Parts: sequence; C-alpha cells; structure tokens
Amino acid sequence: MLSIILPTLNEEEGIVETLSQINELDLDKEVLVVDGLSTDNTVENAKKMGAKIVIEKRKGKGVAMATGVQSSQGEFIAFLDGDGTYPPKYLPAMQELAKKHDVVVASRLLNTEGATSSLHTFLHYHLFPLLLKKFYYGKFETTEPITGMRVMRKNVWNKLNLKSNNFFIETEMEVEMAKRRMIVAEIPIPCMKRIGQSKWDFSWKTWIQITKYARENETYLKKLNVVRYRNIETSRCVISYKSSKTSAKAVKLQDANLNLTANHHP
Ligand SMILES: Nc1nc2c(ncn2[C@@H]2O[C@H](COP(=O)(O)OP(=O)(O)O)[C@@H](O)[C@H]2O)c(=O)[nH]1
Ligand SMILES: [Mg+2]
Repeated sequence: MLSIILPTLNEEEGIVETLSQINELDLDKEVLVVDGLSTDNTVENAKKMGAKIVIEKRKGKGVAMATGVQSSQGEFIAFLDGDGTYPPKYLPAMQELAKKHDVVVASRLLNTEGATSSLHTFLHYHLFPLLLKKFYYGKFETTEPITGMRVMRKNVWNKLNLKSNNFFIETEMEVEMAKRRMIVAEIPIPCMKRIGQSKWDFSWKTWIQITKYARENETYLKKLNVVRYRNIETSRCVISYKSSKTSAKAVKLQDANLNLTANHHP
C-alpha cells in the first residue's frame, strides 16, 4: 500500500484540487492530511474528500512529514504538497520505481510542460536552473533537491533518520541519502500553478544555512547516485545544464500509467 502524506497549513482550495486528483488514482492507497492547525476550511474539506486527518500542533513542514509517516500504514510512503503544484498522476509510476530504487524524486526543472510562455520557459527552465547551479544546486546531484514530491519505502525513510522540523528537511534528505550511498531515481514532472499562498518563509538566513550545509557535505553529495528518467509519452527531460555523461538504459513499466526511460546512469 502507498500512504500519501500531505502536510497542510491553510490550503482550503489547494487541498480540494490535490485530493480530487489523488482520489482518481487506481492504486492501493491511504491518504493522510497532516494539518498544522489551519485556521481556514482545510480540515473540513479534506475530511469531506475522504482523507484521514492527523493534527500536528507543532509548527513546521518537517515535523508534519514525520508525524504523517508515524501515522501511516503503508509499506511505501509518498509526500506532496496540498497546493496543486505536484501532479498526483505520477504517483503510480513513482511507486513502481521505488521498488527498484531507494528514493524517487519528481523534478519540475526537468520539464517545460507547465510553462505558459517562451519567457516563462527561459526564466524558469534555463536562467533559474543556471543560477541555482552556479550558486547552490551545483553541489547537488539531483536537479531539484528541494522538491516536495518523493516516494520511498517506509524503511528507507526510517534509515534516513532526519532531524529537521522545517523546510530544511529536503536538503537534509539529500545529504543523508548521499551519505548512505542510496540510489535516487529522478523523473520529470510538469510545473503546475500553485493554489493559494506559499508558506515557505524564505529568508537569506535560510539560503545561507542551506548553502553552508551543502558546502560542508560536498564530498557526500557528490557520491549520490542519480538515475534520471525520461517520460516516453512526452519525451520530456529537457534540462541541458546537467552533465553530459549520459548513457541510455531503457526501462518499460508495465504496471504504471506512465512509460519512463532512464537516460542517465552515472
Ligand atoms: N502541517 C504543516 N504543514 C505545513 C507547514 N508549513 C507548510 N506546510 C505545508 O507544506 C506544504 C509545502 O509548503 P509550501 O507553502 O507549498 O512551500 P513551497 O512549495 O516551498 O512554496 C504545503 O502543503 C503547506 O501547506 C506547517 O508548519 N505545518
Ligand atoms: Mg508548494
């Protein structure tokens, strides 16, 4: 079973859109909305749509994720935001890949499908990744290390032994995966429009903290094995800034809605 964990804080509209897409999936699943004391109708809406509700009074997305895992029954766990940004239809394919790889991450920087114009494509998919690579992501082997859409076995999560309470958790996860020489599968997903306001309290302090941490752990980060997949249906995997050490390995997923082909194996 796949336990789908959605941390929420005031996502009354986004959660409806996200859950309606999740409810369409033909998958052995349970859906857990881990709510951090929303003051709007998030909980009522999620309940109406059949999700299990877990209330986490402590602040922070990282805490909510850990609490979600503790309350889950599935052998596999999935994380995504309750804000419509990540497409749930990729979850079955991600679960298939999680049987063969330690962690499966969905990257919005590998796919221009969600782009609304050529300017958007240029800014979001060419300039933005280039700047990130130069100033931050260069240390990371995955293209979108802070992606919130991930699938793994619960025992992999337990091995990671994560400590972060907040948005730092994804960065910590990258380092802990690398320390354990885990194999990460990365798939391209379209970038969807966010419904409602972002809760990421971005500050230069956080940015410096992440960069410092990445630098301190650079030797580990370099060891992370990433297997990158391409979506056969859309041929999407567009980012060119990544290294060219690409070798093809075709994988066809029989049980998934999506056919994916690995095109990168370091
Ligand atoms: N339970 C809980 N959820 C949170 C908290 N902060 C953010 N979230 C949720 O975590 C997810 C990711 O946050 P989001 O604002 O989308 O960050 P962004 O994707 O980086 O812009 C969303 O579904 C938020 O509602 C929190 O303190 N507690
Ligand atoms: Mg989000």
